[in-house]
Amino acid sequence: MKLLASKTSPYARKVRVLLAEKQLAFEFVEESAWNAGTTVPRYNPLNKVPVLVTDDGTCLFDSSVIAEYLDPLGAPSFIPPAGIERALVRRDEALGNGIADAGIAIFLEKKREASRQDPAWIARQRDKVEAGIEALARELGGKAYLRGDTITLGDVACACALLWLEFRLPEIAWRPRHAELERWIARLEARPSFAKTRPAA
Ligand SMILES: N[C@@H](CCC(=O)N[C@@H](CS)C(=O)NCC(=O)O)C(=O)O
Repeated sequence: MKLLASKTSPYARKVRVLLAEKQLAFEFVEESAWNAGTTVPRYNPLNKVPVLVTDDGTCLFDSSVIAEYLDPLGAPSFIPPAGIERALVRRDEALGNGIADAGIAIFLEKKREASRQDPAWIARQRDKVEAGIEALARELGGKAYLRGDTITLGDVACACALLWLEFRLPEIAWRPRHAELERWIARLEARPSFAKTRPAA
């Protein structure tokens, strides 16, 4: 299988962490939907990465669908099999994805010429990021991982979102405000899967 992804995307990092944790072989095709001449629309009509192309040529997007496909392909599992446990892990993942969505909306708006930026839009997205970080901190509490002693997809998604914020929007300095998140993310960043997927500038 091959993964079309940029090295900076938090959604792609989530998938790359899973691939590494499960030691699944894949070809990494570095692509960005923003590049002139990008090939991404051939694989995803929405022109977004990541896209996973399976060995029979099936294109899977978005990152949550890719995670769903990858999870049973190798141990350990990052998504519980059923019930409220599964729903809560998917909700944790949605929280991470949502923090990333709002952060990226801010990042893109700030790339526009200053006179064309909409401060109300930036403030609205910033509220989502901040509320998301607060909810994450509350959910984690004093636990090692969001769902207890075992890492799940929710931890991966939320950590990729917070580390992306630190990379692209360092002014959203969550560390000094959240020692518990800092301890949790240090635990995750110590894993080889996180170490080898650090966003490159
Ligand atoms: N919900 C999607 C989001 C993917 C996404 O927004 N990827 C960004 C890169 S971080 C992208 O390719 N954006 C291109 C665009 O929006 O045109 C997922 O989880 O895969």
